[in-house]
Amino acid sequence: PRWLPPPETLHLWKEFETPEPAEIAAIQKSFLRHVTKTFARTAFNMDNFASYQGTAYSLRDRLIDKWNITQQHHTREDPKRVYYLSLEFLLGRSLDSCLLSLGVKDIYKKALDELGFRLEDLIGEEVDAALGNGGLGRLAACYMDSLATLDYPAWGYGIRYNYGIFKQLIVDGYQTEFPDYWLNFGNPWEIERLDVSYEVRFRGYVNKVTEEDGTISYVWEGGEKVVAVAYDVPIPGYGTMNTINIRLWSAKPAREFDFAMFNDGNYDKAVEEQKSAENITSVLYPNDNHMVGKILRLKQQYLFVCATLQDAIRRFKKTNRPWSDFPYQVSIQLNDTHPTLGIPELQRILIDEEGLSWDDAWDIVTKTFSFTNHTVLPEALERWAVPLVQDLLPRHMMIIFDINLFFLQKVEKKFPGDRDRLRRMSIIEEGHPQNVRMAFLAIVGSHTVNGVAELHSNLIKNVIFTDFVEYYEGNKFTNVTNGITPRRWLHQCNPALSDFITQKLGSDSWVKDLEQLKKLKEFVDDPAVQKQWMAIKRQNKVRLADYIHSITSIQVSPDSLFDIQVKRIHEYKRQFMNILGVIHRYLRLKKMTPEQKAKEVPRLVVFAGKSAPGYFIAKLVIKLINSVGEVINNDPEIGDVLKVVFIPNYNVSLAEIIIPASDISQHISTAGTEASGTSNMKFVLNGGIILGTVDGANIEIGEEIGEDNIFFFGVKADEVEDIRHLNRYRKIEMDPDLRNVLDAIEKGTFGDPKIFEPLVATLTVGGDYYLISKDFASYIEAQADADEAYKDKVGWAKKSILCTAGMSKFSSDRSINEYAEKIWKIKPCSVPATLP
Ligand code: GPV
Repeated sequence: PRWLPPPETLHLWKEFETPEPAEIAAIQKSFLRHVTKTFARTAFNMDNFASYQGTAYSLRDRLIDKWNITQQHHTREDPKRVYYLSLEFLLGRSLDSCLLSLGVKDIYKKALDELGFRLEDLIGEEVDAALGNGGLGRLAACYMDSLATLDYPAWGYGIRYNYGIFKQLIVDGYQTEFPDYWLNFGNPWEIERLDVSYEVRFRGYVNKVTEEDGTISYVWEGGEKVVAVAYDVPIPGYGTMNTINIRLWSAKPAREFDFAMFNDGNYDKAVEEQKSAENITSVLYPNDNHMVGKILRLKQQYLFVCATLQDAIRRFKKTNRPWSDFPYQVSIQLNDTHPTLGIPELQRILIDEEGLSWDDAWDIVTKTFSFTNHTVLPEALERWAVPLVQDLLPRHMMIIFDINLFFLQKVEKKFPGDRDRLRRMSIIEEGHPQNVRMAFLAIVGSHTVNGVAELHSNLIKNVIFTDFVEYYEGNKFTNVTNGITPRRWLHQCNPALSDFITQKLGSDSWVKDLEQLKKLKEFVDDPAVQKQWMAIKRQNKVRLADYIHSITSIQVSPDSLFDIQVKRIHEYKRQFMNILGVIHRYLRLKKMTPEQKAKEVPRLVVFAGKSAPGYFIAKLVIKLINSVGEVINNDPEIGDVLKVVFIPNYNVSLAEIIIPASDISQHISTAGTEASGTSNMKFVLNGGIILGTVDGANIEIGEEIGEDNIFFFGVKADEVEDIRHLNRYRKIEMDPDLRNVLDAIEKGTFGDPKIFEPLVATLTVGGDYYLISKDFASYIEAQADADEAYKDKVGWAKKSILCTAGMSKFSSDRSINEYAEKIWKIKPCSVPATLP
C-alpha cells in the first residue's frame, strides 16, 4: 500500500513544495546554507569553486521544485509523452543557462556581489558535461532546451559516462588525449535516484517452451545480470514552469552474488566480476561519424534501451490502459541507429513477457518508434556482426531474424522474383560473418524516418535507402531540418548583441520567438545600428584574442578578419583544404612588396576540433596546421597580415567564446557529405558570414538570408560521383595552385616533409576522394571575394545584420514543433505556476 502523510503534518510538506522566492535575502540564505552545510565550508575557508558549488546547489533546489511540480502535473494530465533516446548529450555548462532560464541571473548576481563573489568567475569554475562527440550530441542538448521551453511533456534518455569526450592537448603539434573524469568534483546538476533501477541481462540461453495448447513461447534465461541506476538531470524551460528530465543510466553490479565462486574461495574473483559491471557505462566512445564494432559499445546500447523501455513501460502501466493504447501514449525517437536495439527489445517484452501475438506486438512497435538518420557516410552506418549479437543477446538475434523474414516475405510479395532486391534490402547482410544492418532495422521498425536537412533527406531517399522508399511508396520518409537553441547560442553566449537586439526590437520576446529577428531588417541601412553592430563584433573579437593569447601566447589583432573553422577533424569536413588554402595565401604574400602587403586584408585563421584518437590522417591534419602556424606566425615579413592558430580542446564552452567572434566561418565539406551541420547556424545567428559549399543546411541558410550574404563555392552534390570516378583513374590534372602548395610542403617549408607524406598522398595516389583538387580553385576565389567584401565596412555590416535577421528558421523551437506535429503527435502540456 502507498504511504500517505498524516494529515496534520501536511503543512510541513507544503512549505518545501513551494518554490523559494527569488529575493536577495532568500538567495543568500540558501547559498550560505549549502556552502556551510552541504560543503562544510566557512567564511574563512572559501574559494571560487566552493562558491560555484553553493550557487549551483541553491539553483538545483529551484530546479527540483519546478521538476516536481512538472512531474505531478504530467502524472495528473497523463498526456502523450515523447522519449528522446540518444547515446550522446553534449550539454556543456549549466550554471549560466539555468540562471537565464529561471530568470534569476540579475538577482543572483546582486546577491553574490554583496557577499563578495563575481558571478562571471563562478561560471568559469564549472566543468563541461561533455557526454557527446560533436553535432549529434549537441543537437540532442538543443532539442532538450526547446522541448522544455515549448512546454512539451518529454524525457531525454542517455548514458551517464564516467568519462566524457577526452581532453585534447597539443604536444609538439600533435593531438594527445587525456581522460575526462568529469565527476571528480561532484556534479550539482544531477540527482542520484538509487530507487530507480532496473536489471539488465546479457548472454545466457533461450528456452523454447511448448504450452499444453501447442503454442510455442521463448524464455531468455541465465547469463549475467547488471543493474542500471538512474541519474536525473533537470532541464528547465526558458521562462516557463516546465522542467523536463534527462535520465542517464549508470551500470552497477547486480545484488546477486555468485555463491559458488565465493564458496570456492574465489572472493577476489567474485568482487572483480562485480566491478566489471561498472565498466559498461564507463566511457563515451570518441568516434564521430565512424563506427567501431567493440562489444562494450554494444553492451552500452543494450543496457541503455533495456533500462529505458522498462522505465517507460512502468510509467505507462500506472495508468492501467490496454497495450493497444501504448503508441498513443508513448512516442520514441531514435537519435541515429545507436538505440535501435530498442525495437527488438520492445518486441521481445511484448511477446515473451506480456504474451501478445507477434502481429499485435509488431503493430505497437512500428507505431511507437521513429528514427533520425544523421549521415550518409558508409563508414558511419552501424553494422553489428551476427555472431557478436547472437552471443550477447541471443533472444534479440532470433527476433531480428524473424523481423527480417517477415519483412522480406512482404517485399517478395510486392516485387515477386526480384532476388537481388531481397539481397539489397535484407536486414541481414550476407558475408563472413553476416552483419545486422542497423539502419535497415530502424527503418523497418519505425513509422517515420527523417533526415536533418533538405539535401540530406533527399540523399537518403535517392541514394542510400532508395529501395525502402520504393517499398514504402515514399510514405515513411521525411525531413526535419536541424535547429539550434537561440537561448545558449545568442542570448547567453553573446550578451552584448542580445541586449542590442532587445533594445532595437523593443522587447526580449525574440528569445522564445525567433521569427521576430526578421524585424532587424528594418535597421539594416541605419548607420548608427551598423556602427554599434560592428562595435559589438569587435568586442567579441577582443574577448577571443585575449583567450587565444592566454592559451597559446600568440598575439593576434582584433582588426584582422577572423576566419574560423571549428568542428570535429574529419577528412570529409576538409580542414586539410583550409590549411592548404592558408599555405597558398602565405606563398602569395611572400612574393609581395611591403606596399602590396599593406593593401591586403589582415587575416586570422582559427582552427579547433578533436580528432578520433585512432584516426591517423585527421591527426596529421592537426600536426600540419600547427606546423604551418609555427612558420607563418614567426615570419617577420608577414606580421599581422596572416596568423594561424589552433586552439586546443574545442568544447561547448569554448564554442561560446569563439562563435560570436567570427567574421567568416568555414563549412566546406565535400558536397553531399555533411548531413546538416549546426555550427553553421550558430555562426550566422551571431552575425558571422559563411564561406562554404553547397551542402547540408548551408543551402537552406543561403535561401533564408539571401545568396549575397554567403560565399558559396565548389561542385554540387550531384556532380561528385562522376568526378570521383575520373579521379580514381587519374583522368583529371591536379590544380596547378594546389601543386605549388604541395611542392612547398614537400620541400620542407613546414618541417620534415616525410611526416606529411601520407596526408599528401590522399590527394594523389589516394584518388582525392573528397575532391580537394577539384574544388581548390573555386575555394581560393571565394576567399578572394571575402577579402574584397570585407574592405567595404558598411557593406559588411549590412551582410552581418542580414545574417542574424534571416535566421528565424534555424531555431530548434521550429524543429521541435515540426517533430511534435508531424512525427510524435504530441501537444504542449503547460504547467501551472503552483500546485493546486
Ligand atoms: I552519424 N553527426 C555527428 O555529429 N556524429 C555522428 O556520429 C553522426 C552524425 C552529425 C552530422 O555529421 C552533422 O552533419 C549533423 O548536423 C549532426 O549530426 C546533427 O544532425
